[in-house]
Amino acid sequence: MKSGLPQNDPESAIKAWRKAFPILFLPVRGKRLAYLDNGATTQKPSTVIESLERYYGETNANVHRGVHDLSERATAAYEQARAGMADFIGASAPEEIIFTRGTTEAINLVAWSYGELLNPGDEVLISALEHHSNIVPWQMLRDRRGITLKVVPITREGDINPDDFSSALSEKTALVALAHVSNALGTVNPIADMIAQAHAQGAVVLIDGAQAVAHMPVEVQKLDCDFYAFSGHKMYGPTGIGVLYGKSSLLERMPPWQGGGDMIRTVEFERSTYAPPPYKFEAGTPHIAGAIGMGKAAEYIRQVGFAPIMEHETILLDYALQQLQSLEFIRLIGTPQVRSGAISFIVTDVHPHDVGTILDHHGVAIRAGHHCAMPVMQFYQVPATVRASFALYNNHEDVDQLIDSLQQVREMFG
Ligand code: 7TS
Repeated sequence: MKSGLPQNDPESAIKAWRKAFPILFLPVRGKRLAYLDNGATTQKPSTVIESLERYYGETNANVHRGVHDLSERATAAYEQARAGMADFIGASAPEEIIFTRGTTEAINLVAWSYGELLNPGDEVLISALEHHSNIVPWQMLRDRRGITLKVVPITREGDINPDDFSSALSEKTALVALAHVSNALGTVNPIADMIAQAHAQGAVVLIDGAQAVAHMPVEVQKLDCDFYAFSGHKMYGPTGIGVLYGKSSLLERMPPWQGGGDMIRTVEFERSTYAPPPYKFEAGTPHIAGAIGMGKAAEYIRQVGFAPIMEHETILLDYALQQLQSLEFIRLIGTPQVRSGAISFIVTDVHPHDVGTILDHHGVAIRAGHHCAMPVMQFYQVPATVRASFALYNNHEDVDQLIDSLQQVREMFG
């Protein structure tokens, strides 16, 4: 890994990063944009935007079927993107990368396909800080196949309680599905240890990496997770594309979950046979341009390097936390032991949606709401929070703009 930020001039390094993102320089409501809604989706660097334009302008054709030059080139670019994603997360082979619409579809794929291998009485274990997309598919599986869904509670601070996690595991646990990083609280879960504990009980483990892959290096083989799900659009890539990583040995055993073109070997009216993974799980024409753009986004992240990204984001997160804590009208929601990417908070006596609207008028884009983590809101007994979430292009000015605007909110509401 490259070393961190250049010590002599970190500011110019960040300025150079920002330059790659054209949208950051467009005013919003006549104000400088402070984009702090990266947990929802990140902005895209020019290399990603150009890769989409180039694909549609120069290479567009369907993949895996044409004998003509364009189709061969489109197929090669799509498969190269798959290999790039395998490399990005340290998978052992491109065949372990399934392109999906995003994290949500990746988790649903596991619930619908691996879920078919589970039996009534088998337990699926999740935590109380999961995004809805790592809750609802398991409820649907419970209703379909009679599995038991268990939820490990979180502490006041917003960490998964380690003792509760250990004691929830048993030989009945068939599958553990956990966020790597919580989108609502920013909690970084100690997943390596949790994966090892789950494996000791014979469970397979799915990690929801939606909020992790843009912020820290992920090595699926080192982690030894069985599945890892993430979205292109939260790592500087296009929307509508994501990845499910799965260990080959599991993907081989899993039934397909959608039928159609591209996922078959032979089709007769009596029965069909299926293509090997990953194609077995990619029915229909995929989001070819999206996969190529996601591959470019991974290249972009690698080129910047995780060491400087992490150093910068840690400094910025600490600064934002310290600034927010200095405001007596701010209450932080969640103070996890290890945090990445996001800070949730409440402005005393002001509804988060009102805060969001006022911040918007100051050019500050944050998310106000339940963040698709309603159980987290219920746990803290709040209807919603304000969430500032960070990316590599955010800087101290963005945080200052947020803090100034929050002061305006306070003044307006007295
Ligand atoms: N898992 C986590 C932890 C997430 O943060 C999200 C999206 C998803 C899954 C679903 O990802 P998708 O790309 O399939 O939609 N989180 C958010 C958010 O925090 N604000 O908007 C979307």
